[in-house]
Amino acid sequence: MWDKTADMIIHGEDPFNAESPPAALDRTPLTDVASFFTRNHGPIPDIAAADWRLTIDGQVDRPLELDLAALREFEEHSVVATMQCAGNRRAALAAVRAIDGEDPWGGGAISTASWAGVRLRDVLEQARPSGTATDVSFEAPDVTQIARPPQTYGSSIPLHKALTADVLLVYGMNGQALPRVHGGPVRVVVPGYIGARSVKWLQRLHVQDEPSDNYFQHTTYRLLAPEDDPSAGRPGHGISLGPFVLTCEIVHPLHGDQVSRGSTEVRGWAVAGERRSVARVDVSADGGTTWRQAVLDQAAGPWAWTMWRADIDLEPGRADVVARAWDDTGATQPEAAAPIWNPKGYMNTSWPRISLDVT
Ligand SMILES: Nc1nc2c(c(=O)[nH]1)N[C@H]1C(S)=C(S)[C@@H](COP(=O)(O)O)O[C@H]1N2
Ligand SMILES: [Mo]
Repeated sequence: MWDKTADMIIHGEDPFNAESPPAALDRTPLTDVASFFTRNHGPIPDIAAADWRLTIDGQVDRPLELDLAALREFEEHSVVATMQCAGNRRAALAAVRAIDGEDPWGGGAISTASWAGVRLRDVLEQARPSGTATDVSFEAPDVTQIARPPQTYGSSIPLHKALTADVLLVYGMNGQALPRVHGGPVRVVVPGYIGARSVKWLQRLHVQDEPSDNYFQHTTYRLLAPEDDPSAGRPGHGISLGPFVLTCEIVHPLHGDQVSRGSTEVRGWAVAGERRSVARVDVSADGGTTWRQAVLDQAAGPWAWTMWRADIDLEPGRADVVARAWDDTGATQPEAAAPIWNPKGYMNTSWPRISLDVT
């Protein structure tokens, strides 16, 4: 479906939700479009490039309406950015305690592309936000039945983030036109933020003095306390998620694999939080008692993941392999999923764990 490879891990066909298989995230600075994960909350709109329009209004001095040709008149920029869903690695949280109503995504709700488009900042500067503006809300036409009440998808980011150089209105992905499933003709890409803020099929930018009241900003994509009831759906409850935080994953070998004794290469990716970088990754073959430092590949840019690999020595029997990343401020990941369990299963930043059967 949607020109994706047959080995995608499908969580649902309608809405279409598909996770990248581990092999597609192994030693790949850029993810192939055909195996780039996709997350949708409703039917995928079909908007012809010629019919696409973007309205910029709200607290601006000069409201604008742009078609694709007018958008392309702004200077073109591209950025390599990793897109990661807030629900990435949820399965390990769900293993601690059940998470109702959310798909058990493994570690493949993440992918990286080179995105081409124009700066949101350049478009906003033409519209001239007024002094009272604090947020930019993004509106799309896809109606989702998941929301209470059903509504179109939307979210917002703070104006100060919107005015940074790397937030783009994107029409190209890895050198091709942005595919429909990824938001074509035009989407927002907000590097460093959870995927939910990178709104696809963008139709309207509304400049305002508060965050969006859309369900996906105001009610969900919020980190609730363990005892909170997510079905109560109280607007404004919990911590609104924006910037992503440090995490990593093992993509090779896989949990349960049989390997021979001796040296084995363990590989994976790591991502740091906004404005931070991955400084070190360690791997342990004994559940975290002794560690070996991984070799890090140079990231493709400040918003791209870091690929890493480490050789570990294995004795026959069961090996509990774990990994942890450190960022350039010295912060590292929590050891276990249980202490960060939350009712919607967001932001699992705990150590990835696999066990291997060593022969
Ligand atoms: N209009 C719209 N934009 C959206 C979504 C959506 O359902 N509708 N899903 C969001 C979420 S939660 C994520 S993680 C990313 C996924 O982008 P992708 O499908 O290109 O990987 O898109 C975001 N933008
Ligand atoms: Mo997401």
